[in-house]
Amino acid sequence: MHSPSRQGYVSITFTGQEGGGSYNNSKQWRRQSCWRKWKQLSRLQRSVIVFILVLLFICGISSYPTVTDHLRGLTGGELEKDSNSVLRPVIPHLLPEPVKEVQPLLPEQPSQRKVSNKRGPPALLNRLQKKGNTSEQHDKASNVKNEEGVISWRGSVIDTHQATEGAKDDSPANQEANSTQESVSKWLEVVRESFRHAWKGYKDFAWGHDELRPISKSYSEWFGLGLTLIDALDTMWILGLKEEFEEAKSWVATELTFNKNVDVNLFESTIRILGGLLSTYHLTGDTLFLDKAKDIGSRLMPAFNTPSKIPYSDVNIGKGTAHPPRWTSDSTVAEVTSIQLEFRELSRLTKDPQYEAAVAEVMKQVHKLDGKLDGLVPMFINTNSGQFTHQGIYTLGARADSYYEYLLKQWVQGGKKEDQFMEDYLQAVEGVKKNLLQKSSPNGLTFVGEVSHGQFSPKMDHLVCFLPGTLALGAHNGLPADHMDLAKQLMETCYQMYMHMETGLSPEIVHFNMHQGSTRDVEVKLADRHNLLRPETVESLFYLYRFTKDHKYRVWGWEILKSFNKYTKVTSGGYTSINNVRDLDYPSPRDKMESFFLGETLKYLYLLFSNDPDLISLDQYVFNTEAHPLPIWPSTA
Ligand code: DMJ
Repeated sequence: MHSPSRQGYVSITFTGQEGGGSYNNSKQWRRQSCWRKWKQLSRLQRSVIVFILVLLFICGISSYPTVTDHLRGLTGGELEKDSNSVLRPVIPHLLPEPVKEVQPLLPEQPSQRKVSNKRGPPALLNRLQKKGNTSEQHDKASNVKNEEGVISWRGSVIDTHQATEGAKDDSPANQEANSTQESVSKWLEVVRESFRHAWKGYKDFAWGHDELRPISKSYSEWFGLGLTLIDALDTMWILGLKEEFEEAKSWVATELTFNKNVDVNLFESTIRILGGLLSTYHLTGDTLFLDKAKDIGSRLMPAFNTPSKIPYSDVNIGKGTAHPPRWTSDSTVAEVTSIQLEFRELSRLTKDPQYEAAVAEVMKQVHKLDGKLDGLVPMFINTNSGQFTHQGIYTLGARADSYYEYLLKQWVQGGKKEDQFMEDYLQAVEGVKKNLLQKSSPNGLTFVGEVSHGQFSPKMDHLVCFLPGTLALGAHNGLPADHMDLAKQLMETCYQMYMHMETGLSPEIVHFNMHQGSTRDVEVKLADRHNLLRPETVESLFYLYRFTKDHKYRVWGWEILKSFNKYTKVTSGGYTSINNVRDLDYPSPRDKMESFFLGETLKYLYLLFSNDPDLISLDQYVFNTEAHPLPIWPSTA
């Protein structure tokens, strides 16, 4: 029941000053009684009361904007629904635009000016601050606190000085810095809004299934394990999307089972599911995720029961059997050499060495194999003989890419002690420089091509765009400084692969022109014009920005995000991969949102725009190849 509407007057009662008489609660009686009491007061008493009321009124008026700002901040400052309406068409251009002021996408909201120091639910914050958690890394994160910052619910330090400092300085340079910062704050919000939009589609039409089909408002199954949901868990945590995270977590707790008669791909389920669960465990400290990680990890182990100990590509996680693809006994080199970060971490957490031993054996064998070209590996390896097969093709793209990435990252993960990984990595980078690196015409973009049976091919997969980030990570960890120079050149090329296309989105594969007199640097074959919402370029932008702090990398990321929002966003929820990045009018949706769009692409964009270098510090975490951060092992020395 609602109480009757209130009158516009103030009633003051002085208990104990009443004379006798029975209690009568009528409005008239109350008015008369108040008036009588008022008249009974001395002039001094009345003046004091009037003075206090006037004072309160003045204070109320003067604090009004602060209060409203605060309230708006608490409600999150929702963005307008359709950000497309203010997006400009992307005009392809060859050379990088000078870094210019990017117009804010939406009117600035007061709440975005300040960095809140209380993010996330109190329950999570409390849990993070509890002692006695089983995770070392988690303890480290939750105990971080210094004079300058406060702990967020995710355990990272938010610099309160940085959030407020600039406002006092009105110099032109500072005004520019402030307006740049305002833009970046908005970009950060646009990433969260994009994630929410993607999640809405998944939730409405594909909940608990592997992938959303946003156009047909349905889903597709690959392993039948809620792939998108698991891949997106740590992204939600990092983006501070607590409601979405809690909902997904309860699905993991109540619905997710690995006791299923399904064939899964060893590599894909390791990087997405095992990696996603391990990372979420480290970020949250919740053992639910560790238990699930142990379960899937142990169910994947039959893959290593092969004559050579080089694992099969597929495992039936219900039956405990494994097998190669029907047409071959080969496995892909990148697949068998890009599961190490996850299995090594599983051994460390469980204190069961079998996982690490299995993946270390693969690395040991690959290290010794003949058939490399200056440290570059072929694409296939046989599970019976343990030898490379189909030799002669060397690429940094599909089927070899993350071999190089995991050489460096295992070295980093283990505290830079396992020199073999670092040496193989350095040799491979030299191999890239010697055999695969070329410049395009007319603009001299540095690119990584392929060698096929001794012939150079100017073909570059978008997948290769992980390389600038990896090179930068190596340089950050003390590897040669010229790796950073190369990283910057390749970063430019990867960005141009987007900017050369009508939609501002990169195709899956490009061919660079090398002959004098070419009019454009990049060609795209008809069959290669699709874009799968892949992360590699924004991943590298994140690394390059973290290490150089050059604002242009954020501007590039923003351009790419705008194009995703313009050409791949589906109104009813979700994003779709497209068939033709060169067709502005009809990019031809493929009706599929890959799980890595949530697991990787949006996560890297968020981290690119975040000002907090401690939000997944690159000195504390190493990202697996599906963007799931795993801890760098603490030194035991
Ligand atoms: C992801 O699954 C991983 O990044 C993998 O290393 C390569 N392919 C996709 C993203 O493009």
